[in-house]
Amino acid sequence: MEEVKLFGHPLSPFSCRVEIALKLKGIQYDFLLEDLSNKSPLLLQYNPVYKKVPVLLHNGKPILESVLILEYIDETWKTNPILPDDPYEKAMARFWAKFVEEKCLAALSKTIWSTGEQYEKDKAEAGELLKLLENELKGKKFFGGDRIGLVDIVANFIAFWFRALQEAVGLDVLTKDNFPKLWEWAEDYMNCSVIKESLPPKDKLVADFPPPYMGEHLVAYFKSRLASSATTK
Ligand SMILES: N[C@@H](CCC(=O)N[C@@H](CS)C(=O)NCC(=O)O)C(=O)O
Repeated sequence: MEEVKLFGHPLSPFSCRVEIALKLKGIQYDFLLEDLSNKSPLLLQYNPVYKKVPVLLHNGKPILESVLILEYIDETWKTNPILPDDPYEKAMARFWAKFVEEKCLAALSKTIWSTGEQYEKDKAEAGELLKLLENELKGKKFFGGDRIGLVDIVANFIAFWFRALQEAVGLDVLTKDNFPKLWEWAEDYMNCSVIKESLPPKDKLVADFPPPYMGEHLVAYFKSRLASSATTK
C-alpha cells in the first residue's frame, strides 16, 4: 500500500496544483493542513530549505516545489498524463509553465498591490505577458490541447486566484474584452469538476488571502484596499 501525503494549505495556489494533479490521476492521498504561521516540525524537517508548502511525501520520501512535484506525479503515475510524450511538445510545455511561473505570477501579483500611476504601469506590463498567453491558446481549448496539462495547472493562479482578487479589489487587468481567449480558457478550466473540487470557495479566498504567513502590513493593506473599493462601487 503506497503512502501519499500532501502537506498543504487550501488557499495556496501551489498546494492546489498538487491536489489537482493527484485528483486528475485518481491517486488517494492524505492532506495535512499546515498552519503557515506556526509550521509543523515535520514540514520544517521535510523542506528545511524553503520551509514552504506544498511538500509531497511518497513512501517516506519528500518531493518539493510544486512544478517539480507535478512532474514527479506525472512520471510516477502514468494514467491521464499531464505532460506530452513527444520531446518537443514536452519541452514547450515546460517552457510555458516556466514563463507563467517566473514572469506572469510576479507581474500579476504586482497589479494587486499597486495603485495610481504605478498600477497603470504594472497593468501594461502584465498585459504584455497575458498577450503572449492569449496567443499561445489560439486554436486550443487548454494550454495542454483538448485536456488539462502542466501549463493549465501551473496557471491556476490566473484562472482562479488572480481573477477572484481582481474582482474583489475592482481591477481590470484581465478582462473578457481584452483577453477573450484567456478568459474563455479560465472559464473552461474552472468548469472542470476536478478543478472545482480542488479550489477553495471564492469568498473565503478573498476574505482570508493572503494567508497568515505574509506580513501583517500586507494583510492590512489588502483589507483597506478592499474596503475602499467596496465604498466606491
Ligand atoms: N515555489 C514554491 C512556492 C510555494 C509557496 O510560496 N508556498 C507558500 C504558500 S502559498 C508558503 O508555504 N509560504 C510559507 C512561507 O513563506 O513561510 C512552489 O511552487 O512550491
